[in-house]
Amino acid sequence: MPANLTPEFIAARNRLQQAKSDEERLDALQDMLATIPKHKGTEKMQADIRRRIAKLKDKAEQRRKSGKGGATGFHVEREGAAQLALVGPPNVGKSALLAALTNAHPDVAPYPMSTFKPLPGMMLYEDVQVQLVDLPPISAEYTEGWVYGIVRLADAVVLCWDLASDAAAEDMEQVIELLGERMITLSDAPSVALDWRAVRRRTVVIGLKADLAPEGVDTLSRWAEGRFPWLAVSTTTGAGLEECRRLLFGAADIVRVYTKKPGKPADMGQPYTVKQGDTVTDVVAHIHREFVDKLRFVRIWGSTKFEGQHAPLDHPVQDGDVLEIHLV
Ligand SMILES: Nc1nc2c(ncn2[C@@H]2O[C@H](COP(=O)(O)OP(=O)(O)OP(=O)(O)O)[C@@H](O)[C@H]2O)c(=O)[nH]1
Ligand SMILES: [Mg+2]
Repeated sequence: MPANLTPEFIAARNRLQQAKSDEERLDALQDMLATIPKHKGTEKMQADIRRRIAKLKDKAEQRRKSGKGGATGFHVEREGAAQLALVGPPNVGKSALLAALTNAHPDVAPYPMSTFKPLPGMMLYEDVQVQLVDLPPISAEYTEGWVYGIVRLADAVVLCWDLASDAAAEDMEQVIELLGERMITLSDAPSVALDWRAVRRRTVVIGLKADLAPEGVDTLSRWAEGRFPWLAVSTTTGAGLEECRRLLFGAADIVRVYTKKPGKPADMGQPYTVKQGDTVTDVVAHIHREFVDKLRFVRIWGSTKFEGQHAPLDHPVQDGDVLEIHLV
């Protein structure tokens, strides 16, 4: 059994064991493929999962052709330091937000239900890339199961709110209720798997169309206060978008760590990214698994009391820390 299976992978595997329909099985397998650590030790397992997905998709396709229905679903390959899902009711501006913050070119349209499959885009925040995934809207009538699957797997949720709509609060409560029925709880606390099925996802709220309806900000503020961090933006004028990048990066709970060689300045190029709460040992393992066994000590600049002090290996690193790793 390969080591280092993530809690998300194990939760998806448990879901597979408990699945009662092919749709649930496919959903669980796609989650497993998205969360399985990609290294040599899991290659056979990955191939097996892919084979099972292909088989179920074939079966669904056969059913579809014979007129018996059957959804195939989608999954999004992870890229960058974290994956954030754009979630909300129809026509609020989710796709416009993806277009404004990333390199992606989604269809943006003045009518509801214009997005029907997931579209990822990469958002650059300072020196780190974060993946945003545009999704079809969440509504009681139309949302397919795989949409919830992607939300469940994302590192955090960006709830998109229409400042120009009188029904914004009502619509949002419905989105939250629909997610809740699928065991996805939105919160302003860090994302976590609660058990084999239920997850809690860190959430921020972005109010769109601030240019059209600045008066809508009051309603959003009253609704979100004490519940989720929020921000009003306009994808048309660009107002608030810089701040939005910062808020989204914060929601991803990523910590950037830099390294240096003894006697040399820090390498401030590409940071290593780990999760909030990860320790010095986690960082070393992330850089190179074999380094952990060869580790003598680590000096750290940033989050410790004294610059360059020897760091306890269980010390949680902070965003911007510089590590000098000494091996045997
Ligand atoms: N004035 C203004 N219009 C916006 C803004 N953001 C989005 N829109 C408009 O709102 C409409 C809906 O935008 P979309 O991005 O397609 O909305 P969506 O949430 O992706 O919609 P679905 O995919 O159908 O759920 C489009 O006409 C956009 O041009 C904004 O900040 N200001
Ligand atoms: Mg859309």
